[in-house]
Amino acid sequence: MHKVALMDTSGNSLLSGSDGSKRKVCYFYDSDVENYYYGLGHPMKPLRMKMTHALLTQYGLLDRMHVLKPNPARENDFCRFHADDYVYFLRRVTPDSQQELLKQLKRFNVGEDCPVFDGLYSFCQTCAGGSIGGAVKLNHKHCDIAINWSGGLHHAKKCEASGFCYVNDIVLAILELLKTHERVLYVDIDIHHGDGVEEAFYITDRVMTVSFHKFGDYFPGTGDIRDIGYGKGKYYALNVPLDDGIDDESYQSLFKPIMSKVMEVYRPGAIVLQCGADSLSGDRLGFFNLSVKGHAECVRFMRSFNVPLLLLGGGGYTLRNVARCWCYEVYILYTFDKRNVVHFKIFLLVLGFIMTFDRLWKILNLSIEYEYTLHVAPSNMENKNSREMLDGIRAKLLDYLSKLQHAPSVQFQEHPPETQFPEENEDEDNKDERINDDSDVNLDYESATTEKAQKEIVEPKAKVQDSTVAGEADGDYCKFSKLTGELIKI
Ligand code: V1D
Ligand code: CA
Repeated sequence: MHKVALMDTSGNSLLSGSDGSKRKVCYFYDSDVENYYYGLGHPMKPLRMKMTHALLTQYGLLDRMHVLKPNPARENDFCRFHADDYVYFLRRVTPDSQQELLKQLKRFNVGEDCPVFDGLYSFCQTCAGGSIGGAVKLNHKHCDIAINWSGGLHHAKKCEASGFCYVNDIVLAILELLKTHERVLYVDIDIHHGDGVEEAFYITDRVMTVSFHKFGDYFPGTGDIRDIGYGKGKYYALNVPLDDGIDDESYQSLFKPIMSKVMEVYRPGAIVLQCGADSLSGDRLGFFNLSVKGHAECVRFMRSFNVPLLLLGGGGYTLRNVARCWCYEVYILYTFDKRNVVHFKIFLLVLGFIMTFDRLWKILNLSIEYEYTLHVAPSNMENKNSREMLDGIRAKLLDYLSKLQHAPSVQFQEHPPETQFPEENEDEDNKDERINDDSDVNLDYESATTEKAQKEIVEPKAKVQDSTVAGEADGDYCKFSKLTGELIKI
């Protein structure tokens, strides 16, 4: 019998790190990000990052975190995953030059969803820089949790923009984490399917992807429950297809048992959680009915496992709710499960000893304020996810998980050199001091896939028209086309 049925699905709810020390959080933010503009009528608004930052400032949460300005990702960083010619195009294209690049715009899917705007390349550099920087900080154990709300751009493909995403900062961050961790878990609570990340790691067991999303006549159209990975990656890609109006209780009735089981069997060294806020009630593009608390419960739950955690943004189109949600999710990192009365009492006792009454009173007051001002209440919309549907989805996914080899081990060679960013607060002049400019590009794939497959990725100049991933499948070196479903031996 599997332990999951007996497990306490509320997580571990520890206030401090595994060694009893306080959790250290690195928060990546670049104030320039608010200046990027996708264009009139476009729902993606980088301004929401500024709103989130303002709330964090107002609530005094910035004081608790290590605030870092991300180093812009470089061309070589992008080329660890993306095709050279795509990256070159992104660097070159401007609103003025796009008329001459019509063929390329089409080829790289740049247009209505992913428009060309002023500073597009710098925007990509900042978003990806924060996520890679977070992974580096976690690898160096400089923090337990890293946050980059401008990241989480889960739709971008190797040579294609998609769904408002140009560069897949998540894949790049995971590649960085794979340098020090045998297994990395990716969890995606954006209402859209995390297709770009799933596709990148579809045939490896070194990354497990789990996406919760609306499925059925909805962008991007992928994420069927039957899509579970391929070859070595079979059962290491999980999809949780949901219908309109899902509420906190229904969502958690899947999230907790599934993620508990994933943690039990996969035992990741690091977790990347994409916190797309378009799954909140009242989102401009979304159809779910989650409250901020319900959304944040996923963060609290994943944090409770005391595994290095990278928190990323994603979708979210009702701006005030996005800011409330991401601010609350930072706050929740510093709280604990209030249902756990024993922990609460111990916490108060310890706090009483080490704090003055005045400070304690301030904190209690603040928590009351959080409850009321950051809360986004669910609406009375119909929940189309029946109990039977939810039971069926849960049973199917737990069945997949029962087939997983526990904590698969790779031939984990000596750690490849890590990307080193300059120390925080170092200024622009020090940017070039980062080492391994080229030397470690794609080393991650060397261990994630095979030598032969790596060649395919190291030399991306051969144009790949289809969305393909390379690696070992059933003992052969293959390219797997997700579009045609063909397995091409190489
Ligand atoms: F409403 C719009 C106005 C202007 C431009 C685009 C949109 C829009 C809304 N929804 N575009 C969409 C989705 N695109 C389509 C296209 C129709 N085509 C054939 C495809 O339905 C894209 C939705 C992207 C969602 C992105 C995301 O929330 O998942 C995200 N995650 O991280 C960053 C963004
Ligand atoms: Ca998702």
